[in-house]
Amino acid sequence: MFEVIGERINTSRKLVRQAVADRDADYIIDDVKKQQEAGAHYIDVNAGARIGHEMDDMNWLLDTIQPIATVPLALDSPDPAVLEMAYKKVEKTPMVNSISLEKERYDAMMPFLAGKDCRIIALCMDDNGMPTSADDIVGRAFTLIEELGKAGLSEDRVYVDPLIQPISTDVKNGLLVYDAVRTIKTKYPKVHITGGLSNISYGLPERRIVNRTFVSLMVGAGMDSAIMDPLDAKIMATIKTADMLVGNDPFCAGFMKGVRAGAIAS
Ligand code: THG
Repeated sequence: MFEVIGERINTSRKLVRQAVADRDADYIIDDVKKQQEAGAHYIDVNAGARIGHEMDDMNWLLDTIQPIATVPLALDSPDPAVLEMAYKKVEKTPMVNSISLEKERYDAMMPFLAGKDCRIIALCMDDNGMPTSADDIVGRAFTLIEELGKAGLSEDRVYVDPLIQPISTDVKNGLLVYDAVRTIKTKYPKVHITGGLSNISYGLPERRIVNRTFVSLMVGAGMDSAIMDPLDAKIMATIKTADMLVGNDPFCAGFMKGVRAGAIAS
C-alpha cells in the first residue's frame, strides 16, 4: 500500500512559519487534522527554517501535534540532537527523516540510530552532492540499505529517497529516478521508496499535473510512498488508482471504497 507523508507542517511554508512564530496552536492543529482526514499515513514535521529556533520550534510543534495525532510523525531534521529530543517525545514509532552518506551527517546519525525502533528515510546524497546518474542513486541506495541493515534496521524499515530533481533543469531527471527505483526494487523488494514529489515540477507552471503524472509513472517503477500535500485531492485519487493498477489493492477494494466515498471520480 502506498504511504503518504503529509508535508504541510514545514516552517519553510510562510503560513506555518508565522503560526510557529506566533505559537498559534489552533492553526497547526487544524492543518494536521485536515491532512489526517485526507488520508496521510505520516505527518512530516520540519522546523528548520527559523535559524537558531529549530530545537524550540520542533519541541513546541510536537507538544502541539502529539495530542491530536492519529498517525505517526516523520521527524524531519538533519540535526541528531533535534531528532533525539523529538524521538523521546513521540508516542507512536516515528519515521526519521533522514540519514544520508554525507560523512558528517552519517557519522552523527549512526550512534543516534543504535537500538532505536523507527523507520528511516535514506537520502541518496553523499559528499559529492546530488546524484547525476541512475548508477549514482543505485550505488548510494545499496550502501545505505546494507549499512542500515547492519545497524539493525531491516529492509522494510528503510525508505530510500532517490532525490527527485526538477525536470525543468534537465529533461533526464525523470528517467534518472525511474530507472534507479526499478533497479533498487529488483534487488531489495522489501525496501520502500519515497521522495519529495513536488521537486519534479519546480520551475514549471501547472505543477500539480506534472506531480500527479510523475507519481503514476513512479508507482509503476515501485515507488510506494511520497512526501507530498495530501490536501491535493486529485493526486490522492491518482495514487490510489495507480496503486490498484500495479496490483497493490486486493480485489480493487481500496479503489471501490474511494469511489463510494466520493474521493475518486473521473
Ligand atoms: N526529501 C525528504 N524530505 C523532505 C524533502 C525531500 N522534506 C522537505 C521537502 N523535501 C518536502 N516538504 C515540502 C514541504 C512544503 C513544500 C514543499 C516540500 C511547499 N513548497 C511551496 C512551493 O514549492 O511552492 C512553497 C512553500 C510556501 O512558501 O508556502 O509547500 O525531498 N526526505
